[in-house]
Amino acid sequence: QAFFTPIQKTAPPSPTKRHTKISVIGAGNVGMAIAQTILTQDLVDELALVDAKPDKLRGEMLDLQHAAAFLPRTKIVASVDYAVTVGSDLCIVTAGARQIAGESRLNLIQRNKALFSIIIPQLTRYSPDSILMIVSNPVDVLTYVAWKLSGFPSNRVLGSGTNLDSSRFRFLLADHLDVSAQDVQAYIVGEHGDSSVALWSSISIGGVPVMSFLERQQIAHEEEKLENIRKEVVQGAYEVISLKGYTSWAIGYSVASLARSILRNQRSIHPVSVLAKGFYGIHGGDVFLSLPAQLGRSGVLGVANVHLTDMEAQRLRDSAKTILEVQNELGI
Ligand code: 6V0
Repeated sequence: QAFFTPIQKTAPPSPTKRHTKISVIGAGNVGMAIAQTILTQDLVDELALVDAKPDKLRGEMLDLQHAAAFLPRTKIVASVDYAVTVGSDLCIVTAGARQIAGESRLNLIQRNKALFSIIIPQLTRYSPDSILMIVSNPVDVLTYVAWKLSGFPSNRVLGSGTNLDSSRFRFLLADHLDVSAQDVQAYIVGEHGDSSVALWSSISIGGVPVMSFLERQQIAHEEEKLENIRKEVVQGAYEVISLKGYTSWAIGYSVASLARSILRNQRSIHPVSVLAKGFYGIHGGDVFLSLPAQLGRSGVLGVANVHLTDMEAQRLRDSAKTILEVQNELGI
């Protein structure tokens, strides 16, 4: 009961519109950047945070709540208990163990897999109709693990994948060509990692297809120069981590834009990690990797038929093979 009645009511309670809710699991650098970006976008009625460290979690919750006067109204809750996530429309998982010096990548995946076997069943128990979005690394393998553990249909499980890599790619191209990154259409697909694939053949700037423009003008482009730009994208993450210790702002915006497309049913296309079997000649096992996927209220609505050159398609299949090899080594 409130101690004071600030408003004298003149109307019956408004019919409750459907309550929308996002849960973010892992209140570290990445989880909090995602949470704060979501808050600025007026996307949901409720935001729930879960972490294993109760003090840090409560501190982050209070810090966000104290910004209420400057933000659209959103209820912010937090707990180490997953009951706080009940009824979520979207669950975003950023919790993850960090690599210990000298630890192999495979060992790290095993540890994160063990973490997921605790997290995912709790999320599916409290939000059986939700969409799961995985951000923790290695994102493609862990999205597969989440799909297996959840028992959800594949349209309701995705990984943030190369949405961030593609944004870095668009930034670099825009910077190079002195145009706005929003006018650059360009995809990085495949693994979020070293074997990612840049789709040069489909890049367009303001609707102008770049490669065919260069060919028509008989402007020579060197394969090596293009590959160096892709490598710069891959190196981008390592560079930020070596300079500031972690990445946060770009992944925050990247994931918030995915959340917006899903919850607002935008049907827009993003390169995200989806069950790729059967697309672009990818066979040989269930594998999640990034493809240009259409996102809406039911999650992954479909995969865009982007034209790939033979070499791009081959690189994509090689990327799938790389991820499958890791999955096989893990025995999952
Ligand atoms: P961080 O700052 O160490 O945060 C991880 C958080 O997870 C910590 O607050 C932990 O307390 C918490 N945590 C650990 N175990 C549990 C558990 N069982 N339940 C709940 N919470 C738990 O790491 P940071 O936020 O920097 O990174 C998180 C993950 O995102 C890592 O795996 C990164 O590699 C990954 N990223 C993925 C990106 C992508 O594009 N997919 C981009 C950036 C980072």
